[in-house]
Amino acid sequence: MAGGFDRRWAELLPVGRDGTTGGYRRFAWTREDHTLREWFAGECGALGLDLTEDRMGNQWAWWGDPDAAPGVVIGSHLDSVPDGGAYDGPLGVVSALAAVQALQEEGFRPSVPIGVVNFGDEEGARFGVACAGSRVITGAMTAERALGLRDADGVSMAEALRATGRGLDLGPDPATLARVGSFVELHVEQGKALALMDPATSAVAVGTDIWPHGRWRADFAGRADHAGTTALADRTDAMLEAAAFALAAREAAARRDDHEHRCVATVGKLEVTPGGINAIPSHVTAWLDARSPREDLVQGVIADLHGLFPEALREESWTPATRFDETLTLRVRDALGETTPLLGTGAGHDAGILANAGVPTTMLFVRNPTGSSHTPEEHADAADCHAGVDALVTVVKELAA
Ligand code: HGY
Ligand code: MN
Ligand code: MN
Ligand code: MN
Repeated sequence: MAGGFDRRWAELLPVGRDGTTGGYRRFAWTREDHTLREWFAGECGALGLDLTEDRMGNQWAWWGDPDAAPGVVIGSHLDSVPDGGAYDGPLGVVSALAAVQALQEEGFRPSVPIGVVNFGDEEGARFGVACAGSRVITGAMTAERALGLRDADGVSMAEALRATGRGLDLGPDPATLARVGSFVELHVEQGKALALMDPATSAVAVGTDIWPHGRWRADFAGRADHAGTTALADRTDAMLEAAAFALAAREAAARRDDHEHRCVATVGKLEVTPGGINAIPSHVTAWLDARSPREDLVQGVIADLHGLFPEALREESWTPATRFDETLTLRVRDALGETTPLLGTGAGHDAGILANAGVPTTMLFVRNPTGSSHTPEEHADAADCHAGVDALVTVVKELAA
């Protein structure tokens, strides 16, 4: 049941999946992305939703005339991190489609338009900036910056978009945002808070806030030379500085991370030039991800790293502390029941970008027994996924009665 959730989930599961690791590779403006977008369009058509794309290619499907009144929007994203999990993003999109189907099947007639959104390029896995789709339409990132971003092969976003046959008229899209009266993004929990609660507690929590978090790029220059014939004393090895940077980032966060205030820093991506096993690196780019519920702790980590590696660091993206709309959050919580847990998160979401653009937004988190995310270990039990659909149905009924 649950509005055809299982069928949709089974259809999506194989798209972009690595047969060996079971992880996903669903990057923006690639073949997998095209397959997912086509799938989404087909599902929306089958539900009689009118599909449009905004000035960044995000897909919005409407039940009712979206210009009649600000609508209730549900949905999430379909792209992934490298070797990502199955649920981060797709759970929100499939649950939104299933919720609309369930509402239609029971004859619900919304008083305002209902939108289902698939935000593009939420993970920023290919071009490096997370939530690129929502950042551009809200003006949190300029079209020029977005179009100039390059992937590991040096392909720019402009070239990638052209290859899909799209124009390059990117930019803020206030007309699209004006259609959103409220946005409720359902997402797999990226942590174990729900899993550690009494199992009788709800499998679904309501989001309250997103930690401040950012991404920085650090460039280290060296001198290429032969790995076998160059004496150690004669080397300028860019990898050594990059390694010191990764360790320093961890230490700077660890100094600030305690049971009261989490502070985390990760160097999860390196680009090494020339990248030969037998060539001393002439250049290494390291990407840093740093987050904490306290903005000053993140800024402290960055200040430490600027001190140790002057000139190396450049901010790629910054998302300030984001509180979801309190009235909407509590209204959603009460609709689901007063014992429904409220959760903050250290994970970024398009919901956070919209909230920071003034769109009334909140989130629903579905229990993840592993607590892991951005890995094939990421999981949500089928019963809990169905509970998420039921929660979305309840929320839409509450907001669009
Ligand atoms: O990085 C994040 O927190 C999100 O998964 N994009
Ligand atoms: Mn993610
Ligand atoms: Mn996500
Ligand atoms: Mn997201």
